[in-house]
Amino acid sequence: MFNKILIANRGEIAVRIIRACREMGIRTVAVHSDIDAECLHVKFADESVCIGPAQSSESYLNIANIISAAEITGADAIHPGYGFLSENTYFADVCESCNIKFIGPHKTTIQQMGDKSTAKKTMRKAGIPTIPGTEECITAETPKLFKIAKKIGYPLIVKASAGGGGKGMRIVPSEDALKNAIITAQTEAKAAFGNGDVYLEKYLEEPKHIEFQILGDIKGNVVSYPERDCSIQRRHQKLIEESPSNISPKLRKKMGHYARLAAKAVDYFTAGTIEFLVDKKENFYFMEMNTRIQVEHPVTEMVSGVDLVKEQIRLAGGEPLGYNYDDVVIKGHVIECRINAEDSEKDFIPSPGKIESVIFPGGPGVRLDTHIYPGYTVPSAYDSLLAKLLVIDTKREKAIARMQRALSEFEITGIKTTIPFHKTTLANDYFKKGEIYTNFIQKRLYGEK
Ligand code: MV4
Repeated sequence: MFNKILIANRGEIAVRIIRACREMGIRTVAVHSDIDAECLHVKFADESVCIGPAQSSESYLNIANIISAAEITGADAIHPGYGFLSENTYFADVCESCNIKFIGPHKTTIQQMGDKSTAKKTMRKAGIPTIPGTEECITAETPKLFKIAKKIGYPLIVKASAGGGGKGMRIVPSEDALKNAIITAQTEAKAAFGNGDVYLEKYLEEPKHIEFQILGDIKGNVVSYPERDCSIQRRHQKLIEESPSNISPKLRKKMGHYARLAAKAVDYFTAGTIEFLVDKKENFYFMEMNTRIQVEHPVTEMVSGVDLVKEQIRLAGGEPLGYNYDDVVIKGHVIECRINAEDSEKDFIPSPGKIESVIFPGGPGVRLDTHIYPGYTVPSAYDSLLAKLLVIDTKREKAIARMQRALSEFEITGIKTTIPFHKTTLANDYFKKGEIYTNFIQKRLYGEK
């Protein structure tokens, strides 16, 4: 097992990883930018190293400085968390060449799954249902383009191969919009990712975003956990996640099988997530594979009673899983609300600044993963996530009531947050009925057609 792990991240996920390490008796190294010197992850770690100025490219994305911090502290592994370098193949490669264990999947898996068109091809070959579309990337000049598009059927969606998370996507309602949509998506993708490759898919109307947590060990064993419904998103940023979803037990079993098959197809190692889109007829299709621990991992920890970060670390250390899919349980209904430093009553504009006071929620069935404290200054340099508030109860309606109670206790002064959004959403009749799709916010909260 590792002796010392450097956490190449900040905020609540860095605190989360340090907590797992401390319970495992593993020493921890925190890295921080100059403005993060007073952060909670620095306080909780055994050692800390300043790796540069506030700007992420000079600090949390600065591979040379992070590796140097690992070298001078003698860390034998690096945990990348999520975001930053967590899905950076080059970083995983540099760790390997410096004989520092990268806590994550094989670098080839990160590379393969990072290219959305390659990921889709890999999954289709493995027999996982994928969304009907073009096998290869296309351009506006592709021969027989209109025939190919007509065969898939409108509405279509143009997607960037280097994209993901909704970046570089264009919906095509009909043939006359096709060429422009391709050119626009290519231009956007080239600018955003340095790779303008795009492909076509049949556009699914009002799908659900259903994802399965997976774990894989060094021997190729794989387990999956009950699904998470992550459909409530704003501009492709998840805001509320829950488990289980309202799919049928039969579909849960079938999709879990395909999630494990997808993991096996790439010999998945440590923790990952298989994302599916599910249409109104309960047809499901592979969307993406995320090769990192995700923000919403506590949803699965609470619903199944597993510590995913400890599992990720011990699997990365070469230990076998020691259990299988049949041992996984559903202990209740879990809901997570992401509390961001954004003013949800003013179009979610960022609201960085000093937290004057905070009253944290608590009580039975409540979990709060956070790095904030009274007097903490929320920087504008990084993502806006302040805390993840989770509840578990025996039934969904009880979990909703518990979440409403916990939200009513959660008081942060000095900055604005998304707490009002969560209170409104959990009181919404369509939400209560479970009528949740990826366009929920536009259609059910803001009343767009
Ligand atoms: C789709 C889709 C409908 N049809 N693909 C958005 C992010 C990226 N993961 C893929 N996404 C979508 N792909 C087809 N063929 C709808 C979305 C989508 C979405 C998916 C999951 C969660 C939220 C979403 C919000 C808007 C669009």
